[in-house]
Amino acid sequence: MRITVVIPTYNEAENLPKLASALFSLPLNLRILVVDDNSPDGTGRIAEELAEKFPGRLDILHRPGKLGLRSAYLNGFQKILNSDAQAIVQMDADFSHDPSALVDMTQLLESCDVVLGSRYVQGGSVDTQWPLWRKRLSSFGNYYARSILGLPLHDVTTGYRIWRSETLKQMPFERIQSNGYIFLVEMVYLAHCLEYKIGESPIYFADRRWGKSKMSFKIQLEAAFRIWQVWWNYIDLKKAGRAGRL
Ligand SMILES: Nc1nc2c(ncn2[C@@H]2O[C@H](COP(=O)(O)OP(=O)(O)OP(=O)(O)O)[C@@H](O)[C@H]2O)c(=O)[nH]1
Ligand SMILES: [Mg+2]
Repeated sequence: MRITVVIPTYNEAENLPKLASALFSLPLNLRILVVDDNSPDGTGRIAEELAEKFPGRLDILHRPGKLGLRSAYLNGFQKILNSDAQAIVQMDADFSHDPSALVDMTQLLESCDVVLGSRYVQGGSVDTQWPLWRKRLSSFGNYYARSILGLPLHDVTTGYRIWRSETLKQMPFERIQSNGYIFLVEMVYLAHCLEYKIGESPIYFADRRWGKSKMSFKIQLEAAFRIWQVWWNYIDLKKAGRAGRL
C-alpha cells in the first residue's frame, strides 16, 4: 500500500528530523508531506534539508504563517489526493504518536475505511507521567464527545489516523468548520455520518518529548461547546448516511 504521512508542523525543528528517520525505517511504502506554517524556529528550512536527504520521499507545503490545524490538514489532503497515494496518515510531529504503531494500523486498514490510533481500547494507554487532572480531562472529553455525537468509538479526539484515499475523496471537506482539537472530532463524525467503517488500533500516547505543551482547561472548555455545533452542522448528513458521500 502506498502511504503518505501528513505532518503539520509549527516549531518542531527538534522533532522533525528524528520523526522522518523513524518513519522511513518502518517496513512500509511511505512518503511524507510536511505542512509548515513558516515556523519561527526554522522547521521549514530543516524540512528542505530532509527533502534533500531523502530524495523523492519527502515533500513540503510552505504556508506564510500560522493558519491552524484544519487548513494545514485540508491543504495537505488536497495535494495528496491528486497523487497516487492509496492511504493517508494524520499524525503529530512531537512524538506523541509512536511511528511504529503505524504497522498495525495499516494492517487493520485492510478491512476498514479509516483506522484510529486509539488510547482507550484494550492495549492502548496515555502517558504514565500525565497528572491525574490531565488523564481525567482527556477521558472525560472523549466520553462527552462520544455521548453527544453517538459515536460507537473509544477515542474520537486522537490525532493519529490512517485513511484510505478513497474515503477522504468522498468526504465533503468544505463543510468542516472547526479548528484545532474539535477538527479531529468533526472529521470522525463526518466519516461516521457517511457510514464508513471505522477501526481502532491501540496506541500508547506519550506527551511531547521536546518543546512545550499548550493543552489547557480553557481549550477543553471551548471544545465542550463546539461539540454541539458539530452535532448541529451534520443533522442532514446523519439522515442521508451513505447517500451523503461525494
Ligand atoms: N502547520 C501547522 N501545524 C500546526 C499548527 N498548530 C499545531 N500544529 C502541529 O500540529 C501537531 C499537533 O499540535 P500540538 O502542538 O502537538 O498539539 P497538542 O498535542 O494538542 O498539544 P501539546 O500538548 O502542546 O503537544 C504538531 O505537529 C504541531 O506542530 C498550525 O497552526 N499549523
Ligand atoms: Mg502534541
